[in-house]
Amino acid sequence: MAKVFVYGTLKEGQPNYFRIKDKAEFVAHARTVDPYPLVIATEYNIPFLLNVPGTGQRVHGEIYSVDQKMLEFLDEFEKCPQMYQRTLIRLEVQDGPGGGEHKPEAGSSIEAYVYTTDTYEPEWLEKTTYESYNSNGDHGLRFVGRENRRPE
Ligand code: PCA
Repeated sequence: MAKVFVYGTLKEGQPNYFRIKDKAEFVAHARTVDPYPLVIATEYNIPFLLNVPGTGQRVHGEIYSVDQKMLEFLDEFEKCPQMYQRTLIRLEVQDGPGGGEHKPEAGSSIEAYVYTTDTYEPEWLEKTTYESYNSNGDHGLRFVGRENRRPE
């Protein structure tokens, strides 16, 4: 099983959560140890974690445990490696379900896969950064799902 940190539309309550809901086991809430720019970009208002550690904010998200099949699905879904690249990131565990032996302790440090991007437009570095993504946030940048985009 692999651990994946989701920070965008795959989080619980966000527009793509249904894609992982029954196929991923929630491990813990977490935030990145290093700050990163989490921006909302493209005409479809897609969240991206720019692979620029040291700028932006410590980003909040959720860690899930997934099997190989789900990891392959996510790579394809996230258009990896063209749009995002799956990298490893260091996280600080916040709360988890606790109890279970393989559950990490709050405050502990853990590594997980994350979809960051190096293939971004230079202007994206000037965008507002967020600590925690919410598609319905005050920014008013409504996420446009696959089914509502122009054909490529
Ligand atoms: N989906 C992935 C990357 C950005 C997005 O919207 C995630 O939630 O982590």
